[in-house]
Amino acid sequence: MTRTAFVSKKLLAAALACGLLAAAPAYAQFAKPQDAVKYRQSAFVVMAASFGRIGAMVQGKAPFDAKAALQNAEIVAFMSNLPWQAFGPGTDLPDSHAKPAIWKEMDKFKADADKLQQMTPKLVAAAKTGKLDEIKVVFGETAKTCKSCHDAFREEL
Ligand code: ASC
Repeated sequence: MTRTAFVSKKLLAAALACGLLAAAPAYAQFAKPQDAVKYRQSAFVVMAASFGRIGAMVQGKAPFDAKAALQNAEIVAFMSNLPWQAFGPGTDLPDSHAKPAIWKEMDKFKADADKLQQMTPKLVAAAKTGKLDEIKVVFGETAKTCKSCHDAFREEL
């Protein structure tokens, strides 16, 4: 291997390591406020897609598939940790769903986020039982945390 190839391999490894760190909750950095908005919206989109797949089973709109329910519960649980770091100062852009109340009542907003984050491992635990009835109960409680936060902090555009 030439020295240049070796150096560029090292640079690539370093870049990958930085990328992995940037993906971890406590390390997210955003170059522009719009990047933070995209990040949190993306996290919510993925979380909602998986939550919705469980919802369809719970509501009898899709056949119950215990394995898919568990996989989606795990995605919801992981994703539920991500959006909050992207509501930093200066990310209250007018064209987002985020109400200004988030930044005025950040403690309440974070408390609402905590409620969701406390529920989602319970959704995983319920999914692990493989029993739709158990999943139904926890799904309902989890959906309530989504709704109460949306009522206070989410603008319908
Ligand atoms: C969903 C979803 C939400 C919540 C919310 C619960 O499936 O996408 O945002 O449930 O509607 O009230």
